[in-house]
Amino acid sequence: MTLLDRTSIPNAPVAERRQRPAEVDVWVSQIAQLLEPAEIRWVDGSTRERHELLQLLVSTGTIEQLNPDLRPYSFLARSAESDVARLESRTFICTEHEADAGPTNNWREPAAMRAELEGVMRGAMRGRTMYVVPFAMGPIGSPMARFGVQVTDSPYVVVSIGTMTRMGDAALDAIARGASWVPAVHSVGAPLAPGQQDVPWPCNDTKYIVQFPETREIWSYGSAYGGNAILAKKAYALRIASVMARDEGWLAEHMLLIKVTPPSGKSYHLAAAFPSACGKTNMAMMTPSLPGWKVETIGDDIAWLWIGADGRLRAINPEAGFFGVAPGTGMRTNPTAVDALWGNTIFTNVARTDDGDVWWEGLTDEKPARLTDWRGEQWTPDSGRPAAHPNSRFTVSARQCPSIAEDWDDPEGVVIDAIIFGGRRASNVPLVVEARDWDHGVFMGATIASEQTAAAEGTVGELRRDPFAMLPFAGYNMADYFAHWLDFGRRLRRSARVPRVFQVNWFRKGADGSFLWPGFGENARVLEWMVGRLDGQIGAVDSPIGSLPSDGALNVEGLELDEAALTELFRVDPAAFEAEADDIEAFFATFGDRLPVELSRQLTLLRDRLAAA
Ligand code: GTP
Ligand code: SPV
Ligand code: MN
Repeated sequence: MTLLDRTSIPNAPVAERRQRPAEVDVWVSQIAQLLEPAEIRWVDGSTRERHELLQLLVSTGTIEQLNPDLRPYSFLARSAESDVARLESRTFICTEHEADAGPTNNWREPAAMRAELEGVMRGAMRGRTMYVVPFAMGPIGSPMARFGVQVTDSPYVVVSIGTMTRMGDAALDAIARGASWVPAVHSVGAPLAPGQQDVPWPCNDTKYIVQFPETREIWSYGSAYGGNAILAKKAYALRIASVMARDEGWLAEHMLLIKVTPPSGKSYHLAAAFPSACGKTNMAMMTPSLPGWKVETIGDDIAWLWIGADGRLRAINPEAGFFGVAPGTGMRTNPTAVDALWGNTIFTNVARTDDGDVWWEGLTDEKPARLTDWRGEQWTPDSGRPAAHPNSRFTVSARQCPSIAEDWDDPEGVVIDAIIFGGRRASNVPLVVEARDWDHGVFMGATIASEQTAAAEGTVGELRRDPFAMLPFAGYNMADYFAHWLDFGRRLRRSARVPRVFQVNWFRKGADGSFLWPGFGENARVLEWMVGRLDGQIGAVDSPIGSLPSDGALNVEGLELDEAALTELFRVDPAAFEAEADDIEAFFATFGDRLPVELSRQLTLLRDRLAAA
């Protein structure tokens, strides 16, 4: 067996014994009584501990170490075949009143759900170790930092939380000093009888991902897949945090954050919300095709935004790592990610090469002649199935990303100049549109539709409304969430400049079914237009759905893009948008009286403009 090579990871001092907050201690004993673990272990977040957990995972067959010469200190996990994505149908928002969860969430009455959970959770950790995992979301010391403690019986989940959050003693100390914290319970739901042999990826066919927003609690059962099990991420930083944000006057969003610097040297910060597997990580790590342009990464999935003391919109990335989609990530599309993954990375459900490295569709243009696929079976290019699961992922520290911005973890965040909404739309939606004002931007965000991807269970390609890319993540009534955004804009208007809002679509297809726009680094051309708009130096023309680049304003120099493709990329078909408006009306109707009147007004304005077109 190859030796685990520790030299490539920075050395952290061994933690001293910490004073455990009494409140956490009491909660842990209560949970232990319910879950009946064989052992309890408090996680300190040290490098030594990570090393021990990785060794343990290798010994149980959950992960295998990749060839250290090719991929230093990196590992491959193969999940159970049934545990590869988020499960939206098993994700519940439990509020006293059903209307507070809203029509877009699966609602359950809290007491009934508690009883159900107690049924599955009782004894769920028998024969296993319960890890107690304190974590911080956001830089510790930031006014925006929020804390939590997750218990889990999955060491794979512990090491994942270790990469994705600020995990361990520093977070526990902050809690001990009085910071409030969210309790999160996670079990894979696979208790072990005495002497029973474990499986490499324990999980349960029955799954629950449960949020109690009113009492700020999270319970998850049966899955070890990232979005279902790293509860700091979607369950906390979006579902629970969106409710905190509503109550406290800020925003918790499914957004990437970037710093864009044009040749002029003046930097801009942008936040962009696209649904799962619709391009956030790629945009966050973009290598601009335009000479002299620079894009730096602040976050790739979640942003917390608030109005700072200066009245400006500010944002932090509450996470500390990237849980990114592997397929499609290659030197041509995202060289920055490829570089970030040089080592110290956990890959899940990708394929393995014969020499012990990883591969997935899109990593290289040429397919390897032979692979072990994500299921562990022999694979050749003739196998007729993907070698990596379409939702296979990498887990890597943000610090390891070559494009990470120097101020990515600034406790005060960065000032946001523009907000972008996007989705995966084969037709109708132009490459880029600018909203008339904040309220029109909220209408754009509220009406985003996108084709489903492999990031969650469901039919890939099916079009659905995914407002603000938050359909699976808003922890309360979506209509109230819309109202919160409108109100937030009113507060911004009172204090300072309101960021501009744009909508993009990298995924429009031509008649032959291929993408019209080259995407990836070429998306910098769209950024160039946006930055020009921010500076008031570039042209736009009015259309029924917003402002489009005026003739020649989008720089397409050097692109192999024929005139017909360019025209199609920006074509606004009034009939198609009439149908879109009907669909939006039906979607809005699902919210009844709770829908803010401003959004109905925006729909009427859209119809009027379409009629006049
Ligand atoms: P989550 O982590 O699930 O939230 O996804 P994400 O929004 O970060 O999406 P990601 O950047 O991982 O991209 C998902 C898929 O879309 C990958 O296969 C990418 O290669 C592909 N993709 C990203 N950007 C573009 C683009 O500009 N054009 C095209 N055609 N594909 C893209
Ligand atoms: C997503 O599905 O939007 C992801 C991956 O970013 S997960 O953490 O599983 O939610
Ligand atoms: Mn995401």
